[in-house]
Amino acid sequence: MIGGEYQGDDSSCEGDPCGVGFDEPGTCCIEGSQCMQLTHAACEFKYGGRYMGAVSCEDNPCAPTCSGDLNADGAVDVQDILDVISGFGVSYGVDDLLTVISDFCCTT
Ligand SMILES: [Ca+2]
Repeated sequence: MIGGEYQGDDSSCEGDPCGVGFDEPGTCCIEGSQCMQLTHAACEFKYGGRYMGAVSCEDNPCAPTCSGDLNADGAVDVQDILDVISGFGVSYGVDDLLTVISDFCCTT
């Protein structure tokens, strides 16, 4: 038992009765950088993609990103580590350092 709510015999998910927005059409990123227009449900459950909501593929929302690129120069390198060290305890913390280390050498 996972706490669902029975909607009745022959009920349908049309119209999003569960109110989670899975019928909403939007932009979906599949296999890293492929951009498609799909419903939220199809994106996540059929294609295993990342649902981006109401954004246009023309804005390139599926471009690969480097979460450790703290200075946004397109690469995770020694400068990002130095930025974490210089701002440690003020603007950066342990989580930021671990993100940079795990993402080290990532480039966009
Ligand atoms: Ca960087």
